Amino acid sequence: MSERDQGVKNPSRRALLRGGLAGGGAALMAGLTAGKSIAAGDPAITDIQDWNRYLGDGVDAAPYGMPSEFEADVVRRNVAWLTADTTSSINFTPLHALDGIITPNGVCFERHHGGVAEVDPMQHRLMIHGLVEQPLVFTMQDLMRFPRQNHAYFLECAANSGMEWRGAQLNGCQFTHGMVHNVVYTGVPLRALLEEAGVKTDGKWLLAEGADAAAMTRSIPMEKVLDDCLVAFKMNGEALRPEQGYPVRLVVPGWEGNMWVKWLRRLEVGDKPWHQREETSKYTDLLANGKARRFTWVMDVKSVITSPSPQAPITHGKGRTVVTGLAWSGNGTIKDVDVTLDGGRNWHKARIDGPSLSKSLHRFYYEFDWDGSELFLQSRAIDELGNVQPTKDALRAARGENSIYHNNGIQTWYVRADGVTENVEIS
Ligand SMILES: Nc1nc2c(c(=O)[nH]1)N[C@H]1C(S)=C(S)[C@@H](COP(=O)(O)O)O[C@H]1N2
Ligand SMILES: [Mo]
Repeated sequence: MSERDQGVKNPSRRALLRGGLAGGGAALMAGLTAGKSIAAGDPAITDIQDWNRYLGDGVDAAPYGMPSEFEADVVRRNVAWLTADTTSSINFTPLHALDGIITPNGVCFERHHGGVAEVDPMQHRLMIHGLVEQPLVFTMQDLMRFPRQNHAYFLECAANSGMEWRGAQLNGCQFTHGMVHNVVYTGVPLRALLEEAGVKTDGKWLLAEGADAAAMTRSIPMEKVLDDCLVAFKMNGEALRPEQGYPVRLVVPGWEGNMWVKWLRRLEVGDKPWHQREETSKYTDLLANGKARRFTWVMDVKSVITSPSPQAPITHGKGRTVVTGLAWSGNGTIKDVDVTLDGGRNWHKARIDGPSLSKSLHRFYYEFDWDGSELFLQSRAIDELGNVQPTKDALRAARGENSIYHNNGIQTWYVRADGVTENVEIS
């Protein structure tokens, strides 16, 4: 990937763009169509193509199917300068190239602190101990004998959009918003396993630990554990990918990704939180006054336009144009998404299409006729509790600028008259 894609933007440019906004209002034009009239002699129509002339591969050419070679660009990408090495690192979901609400398994972003554990499922055990009547150990086979459930949930890393706190930085929604994926999990309710072990009355917290070299550990309050947490072994119908915690991971719907312990090996019931590294020095939000918000678990209402965006510019010229994006909330479903073409002066209701599921990504569309003038695109989501996605200024006023976590501020894309699109900030 090019330097430009990962480049830090010059902040003075943002001021320039902000100043230029006055002239950037998009006048809507009706009546332009997306199809073209048939051009005489277009070889794409008149010539017989190879794929039309010759037989193709037979079945089994690819026992495990892969995307078309023409889609080879649709891959996870990392940003090399963000982390010192790739074992404790992050890569990003190619949101700009996807549609619908489900993230294909092969492009779900990965975040791990000690590399991908290669766990043999036959040797894997999940232990429950601590304040329980009966400590228990489960094999994978044992887990699969509990009644299963299927749920689509988003997983968002608390650090998603963290590089954008102070201003526009990374040029692409893959990089600004790609620490999120949305998968249908098959698993058993954590509640069922704990009922089997019998939680003692003073058992108010649960410690979840991973079997990887990082031994990721997080404290989770018992209310959440008993509400909707899953011990999952399938994603989108097939076994979890090694990167996503094969053979078993914790699913903590609507809450920050760090708590979704992968390669789950140990559950300890206790009477208070453990104050592990990942809930003290990390994944806490340092405020302007030097105090830190702690245990900020819920991922707040958020949205982003995925196309057009810097990696998905407008290449078709003026006329019929589709704006699309994603919205989500750790509080439940998304009630509304508004889209603006002029940096927040005029807002239009977007169309949510596809399943509207609690704590799952929602897909929205806004179709309009582009007159070819520059655009300042933003989306703003409102969740079922009425929470409205804040501007970045509002967020900074409340939280200061020290934090990298829990940035759910409104994103702006600047679309130039030639369709090229850039990350800017209007707050
Ligand atoms: N065992 C273990 N679990 C883990 C991690 C890890 O490093 N080790 N990383 C956490 C973090 S910070 C995030 S954001 C999510 C990422 O899940 P994913 O790799 O499926 O996207 O897993 C969480 N669970
Ligand atoms: Mo994370």
